[in-house]
Amino acid sequence: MARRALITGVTGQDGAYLSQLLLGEGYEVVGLTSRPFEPGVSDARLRWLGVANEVVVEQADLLDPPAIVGLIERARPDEVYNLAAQSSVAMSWRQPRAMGQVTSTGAANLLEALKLAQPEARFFQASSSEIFGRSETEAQNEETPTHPRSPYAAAKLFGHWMTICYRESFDLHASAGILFNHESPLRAPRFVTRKVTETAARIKLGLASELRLGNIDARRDWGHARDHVRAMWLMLQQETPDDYVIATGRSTSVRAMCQIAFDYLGLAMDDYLVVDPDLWRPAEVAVLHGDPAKAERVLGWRAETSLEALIREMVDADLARLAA
Ligand code: NDP
Ligand code: GDR
Repeated sequence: MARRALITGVTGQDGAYLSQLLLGEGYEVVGLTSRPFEPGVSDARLRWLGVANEVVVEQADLLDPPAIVGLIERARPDEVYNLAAQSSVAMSWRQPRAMGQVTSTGAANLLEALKLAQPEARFFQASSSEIFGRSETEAQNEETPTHPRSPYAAAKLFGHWMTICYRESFDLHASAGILFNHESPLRAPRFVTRKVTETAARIKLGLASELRLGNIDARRDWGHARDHVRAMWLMLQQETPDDYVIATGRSTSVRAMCQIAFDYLGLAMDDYLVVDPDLWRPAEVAVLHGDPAKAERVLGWRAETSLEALIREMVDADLARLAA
């Protein structure tokens, strides 16, 4: 019988790539959205990857515990991937409590529902490199102390520890992936890579004249979402649940990432880039640089896509979208 996976946050970037991967591995995929489902709108990313018709989408809010227990009882998943969150760090300062709830309490509700209704299911929690925040170490691994710098990061740290707590308290097969930034043509334009590729493509086509960014000295460890969702799946194929840093091991500044996009389009970046102090955050995470040695050793996972290839793929997709 086919294994069944439940993905919360299925309409997001990772939900789409993970659905594609799991369907390819022969799973039945049930996905969760918190909004009324509108075919063609809610499932735009699943459609882009050509898998929308194969995913059963259910509507429920992770903040509604009885609805989540009911969903687990109906779906009877073998594996559960908790990708649902309000995932914008920048926006998390504007509505800290409302936005933090799904990210923190949502994870707790799902773990409790599994404990009650399907304790044998394997559980993946999307933790974030943002939990390291103001890190003193050159590269962050599973042992690095945490220091969240935003409401989003604080909420993610709660979800991270609830995952470990349910594993240790109730013997759930629950694992957390400490995911460093990962991007794709399906990334929302509110995140910096997609803002850069989309705006640079617009400039190339004469549809925009400048790119306004905040802190261009910030450094991130950017990988491709397609690679990172494979690590999520591999984590749930292990006999023993555990937590892993998922990263490329290379840290690049926003400015240098931007340069890749402009060079690819044959544009002189300095003619268009405007640094806007209004786009700075109340507290910045200056550098993130992951050490994926444990994932490489135990899971046999490593990032396969270079930052250059990722940015080129995103620019090409934005040019094609704008031309259409
Ligand atoms: P997205 O923002 O693209 O997707 C998150 C999804 O969560 C949304 O599509 C939304 O779907 C769903 N959601 C929001 N609120 C609720 C709710 N109350 N109940 C149920 N679902 C809800 O994020 P990504 O795909 O980029 O990331 C996936 C996960 O990985 C997130 O948890 C993110 O925080 C985490 N992460 C991501 C990283 C990255 O670089 N991409 C790095 C580190 C961690 P809908 O509106 O349909 O309900
Ligand atoms: P991040 O991603 O906050 O790391 O969270 P984002 O792309 O928003 O920011 C990355 C860095 O770029 C700097 N920056 C800008 N960011 C945005 N969005 N817009 C700008 O104009 C801009 N200018 C400079 C930021 O200050 C920051 O330093 C992402 C999300 O996917 C989270 O859900 C996830 O947990 C983390 O990655 C790991």
